[in-house]
Amino acid sequence: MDTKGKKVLVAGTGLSGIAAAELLVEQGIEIVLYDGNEHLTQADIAAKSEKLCGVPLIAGTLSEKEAAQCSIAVLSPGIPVDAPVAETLRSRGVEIWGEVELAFRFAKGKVIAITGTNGKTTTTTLVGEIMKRHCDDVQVAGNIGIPYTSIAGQTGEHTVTVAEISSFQLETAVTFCPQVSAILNITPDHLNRHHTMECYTAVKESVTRNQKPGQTCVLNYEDEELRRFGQSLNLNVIYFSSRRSLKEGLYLKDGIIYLADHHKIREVIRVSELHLPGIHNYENVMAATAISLACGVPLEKIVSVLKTFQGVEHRIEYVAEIEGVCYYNDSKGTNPDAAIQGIRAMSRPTYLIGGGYDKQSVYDAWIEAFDGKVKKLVLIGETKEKIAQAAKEKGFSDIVLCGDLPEAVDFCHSQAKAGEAVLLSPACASWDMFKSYEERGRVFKESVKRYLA
Ligand code: UMA
Repeated sequence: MDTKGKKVLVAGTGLSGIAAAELLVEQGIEIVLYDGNEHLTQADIAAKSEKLCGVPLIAGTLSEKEAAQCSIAVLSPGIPVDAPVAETLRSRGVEIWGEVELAFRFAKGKVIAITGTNGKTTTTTLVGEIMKRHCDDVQVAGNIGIPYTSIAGQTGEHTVTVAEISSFQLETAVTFCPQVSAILNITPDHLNRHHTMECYTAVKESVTRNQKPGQTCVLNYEDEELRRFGQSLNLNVIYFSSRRSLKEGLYLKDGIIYLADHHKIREVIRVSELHLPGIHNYENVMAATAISLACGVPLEKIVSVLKTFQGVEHRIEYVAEIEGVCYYNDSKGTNPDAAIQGIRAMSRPTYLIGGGYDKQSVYDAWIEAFDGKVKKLVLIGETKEKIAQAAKEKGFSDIVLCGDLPEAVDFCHSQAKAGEAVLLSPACASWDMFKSYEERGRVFKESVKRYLA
């Protein structure tokens, strides 16, 4: 990357911004940090990273003059591309890259990029485990919580980077080109940021934009838009399906996952041998298998990892059984579609804890998925009244509003009987009450474990 004489502005000082800034400083590139939080000080930055001690910080509003002094801006994914700071940068002709774009320009080796509305983290983790069984040098990074820039400097020609990539990160990708990409599914999410489903879909599909013939894209055949999209690609497309047999690709039939490859059909695994519950997880397994096959991993090696993989924290995670009641943490159910998978995976009458940050989602399909299984809907957070209203309109009125998550757990503990379940699967982001869905999940688990004495 030629950055001679160029000053780079790093916008956002969360995980991505700090990692991006450190990467640039290590390369001897002059940087300036920007953050919309006007209370932020250089001491706050120094506390996050010693390497960034003394780096100039602009907190609050970026002036046109300050923007004009930079040639490139690296945007954190949480900053919308139409935010005022991005407009100011563009108006002064500053080139805008995302944190993923910066990492890609520095990183070496192969990249696998996994995107989609739901299942990204499970699939990325699973592919990471499979690749580690096959290659010596594997990095797992991206939206999963490990900024891509934080590992870019450790990559070499033989590194395989398995990257979970969000729509926010794709918006600011320019030359990013994975050898293998996967779009697991596309359902409404983050519409307050992307405005329309068309824009959100286009952003997700842009993961393939720079891929070349011979490279691979893995797609969900049961998503009509993705099926059509695959037909338009001049790439090696591998489909997977949980609903029908495919002539080529991976599919689920009668509880068995099959691989159809050049008219040869092989049994991959019986779903009863997996530790992951639910159709959505079988789809993640099929996608991970397709990605790994495209990277040259023998099927036997893939299957041996599939048989031992235990899943991911905060994703329909079993927490404890207390007095015959099972508690599950699905804090990663941050949108209605993800939360539908959570409720579908339950096989007991369920106390469902929902609600959180308002992303202007529509909750109707989630409420319909309760399907007689939800005994009580326990709501918290910014969206609690909105969800309660939507549920009542759908004829569901077993609703309780609570002040916070520990109070919701207390309520469920006092009501649930042996043979029932308590599920945290909020259908909303966590940002109204917590820093992240991880923090929300931890608070849930701690609240549950108080009763384990
Ligand atoms: N900020 C501004 N202006 C804004 C918005 C934010 O200055 O308009 C500043 C904030 O004051 C803060 C910083 O930017 O200091 C936060 O940056 P960020 O929101 O990009 O968060 P990071 O800590 O850098 O974490 C990001 C991802 N967060 C988001 O996309 C919102 C993390 O994904 C990701 O794990 C991390 O980079 C490492 O790659 C989280 C997420 O919720 C898990 N992702 C969404 C999702 O999965 O649905 C997309």
